[in-house]
Amino acid sequence: MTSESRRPLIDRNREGHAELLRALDAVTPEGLDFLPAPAEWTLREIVHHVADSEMIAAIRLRRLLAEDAPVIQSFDQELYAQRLRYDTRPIEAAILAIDAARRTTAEFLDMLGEGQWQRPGTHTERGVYTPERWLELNAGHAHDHVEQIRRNRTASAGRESLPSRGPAGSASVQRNTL
Ligand code: NI
Repeated sequence: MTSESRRPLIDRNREGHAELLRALDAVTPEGLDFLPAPAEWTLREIVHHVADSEMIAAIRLRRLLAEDAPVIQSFDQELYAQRLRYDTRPIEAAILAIDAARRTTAEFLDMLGEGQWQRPGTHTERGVYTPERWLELNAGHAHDHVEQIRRNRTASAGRESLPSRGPAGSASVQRNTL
């Protein structure tokens, strides 16, 4: 990539938090916990997923820049959702965490030289992982979930009853490697 091709991704990363706030505008308490389908996430769970992912991503980038050849550990987002109780926690602090993670990271994304963009680490499942790869994978993460939030709110507006999720641990369809 060139600095010109990285620029739109850096901008996208910077805009993610504001986009998320717009997507959540005027959400009701019922809307926050609306479950569109048993294997989906509620808006509350999506916000906690984005917050944890953003905090982890922010630390990963710092490790790639400040450490030599760090090993970047993957994490199971469904286990995080279940064990860290995404379904019941308030979202206010999580939204602040997303903003802080992105803003503190944006402060140094603009200052990186070409050599820093290519500093190699190793992701346990993706292999070679550089700050440039980090940018490609993370810049649009909040935006991806904004789309998910919009679909959820459209479904919520058209329905009154909530489908049941069933036994704990059944919501594994969204599992992927981050
Ligand atoms: Ni995600």
